[in-house]
Amino acid sequence: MRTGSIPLYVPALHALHRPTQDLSDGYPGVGHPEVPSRVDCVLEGFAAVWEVAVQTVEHLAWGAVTALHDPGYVRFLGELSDLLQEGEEYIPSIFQPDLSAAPLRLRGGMYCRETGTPLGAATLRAALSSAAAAEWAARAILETGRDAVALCRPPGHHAGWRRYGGYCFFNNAYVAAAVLAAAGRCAVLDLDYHLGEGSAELASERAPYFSLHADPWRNYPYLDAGMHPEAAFVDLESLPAGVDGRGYLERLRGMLARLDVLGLDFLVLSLGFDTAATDPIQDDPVRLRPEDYFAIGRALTDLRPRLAIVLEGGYDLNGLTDCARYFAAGFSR
Ligand code: OKP
Ligand code: ZN
Repeated sequence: MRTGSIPLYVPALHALHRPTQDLSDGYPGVGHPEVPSRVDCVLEGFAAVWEVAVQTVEHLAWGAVTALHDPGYVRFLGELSDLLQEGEEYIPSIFQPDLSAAPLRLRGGMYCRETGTPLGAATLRAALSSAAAAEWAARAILETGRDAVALCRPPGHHAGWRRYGGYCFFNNAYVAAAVLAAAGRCAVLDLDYHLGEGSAELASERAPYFSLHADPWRNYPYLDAGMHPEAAFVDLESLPAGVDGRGYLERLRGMLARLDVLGLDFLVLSLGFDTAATDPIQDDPVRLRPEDYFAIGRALTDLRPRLAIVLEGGYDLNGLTDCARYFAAGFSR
């Protein structure tokens, strides 16, 4: 059992972001899986096991986000947000690498890579709030020398230097990594179902990226030749379709052994619960049961670095709390 409480940061403004449609896979999606209550479900699961010191983060991470992302991209989001009416949802219609000469309303298509990530009038503030939770968790680790949690929403690992999509706007994990890498050896480990191509793009010698995910050529984010993540500073492993807890744990242990040799001080854990068998947005099945998250948490317990646990995906609102509870029970230190 853990001694002392674990600081847990919740973005104050995340619930202002409420996308209502997920235009994906050629369907006009009614409803959107990335809902505010996801944070409550995960918090309930963690708090059932850990003694958590919950802190609501009022800060907006302008500085951290502008240092990590193209300032022109951040400026675009600001200008667009000023234009949007309350309740309006922006989805680009034209996707081109350079739309800098086009009207503001069209310029989203040079930053966005797909149609499932609607942007509302308050989305920018919610995303800055989410990034702030990651920043605060990283700072808490430096202050206390203990693990910390950020229940980031919207998620972040699909957000690249000047790219949004996959429900993500700013790369929360790399916001945390930037803080931690300034103080010691750091890496990012991503256990979300999806490859975080944004994180892969932001990987560097100072913060290499490790990810275990569904095959990204057959599943979102559907890599194309132009978005090949940098070969250096990344360790990417695809799961076979239909993998179960046993097969998953085998591969995770292999990846943890490869991390171990880096002699890390800090590890940012991009934690997604969309690897649960019941998650609604999987294509290739990954068959983790809630109990399997106990073994995942257990495997991470023995790691030497301090952990910044940053929430990514996980969309089964009926299963999230259980998965988070098992994870917390397994991760005890
Ligand atoms: C965000 B995160 C599946 C459609 C998937 C986008 C998924 C974004 C996932 N049929 N659409 O990594 O959890
Ligand atoms: Zn995901």
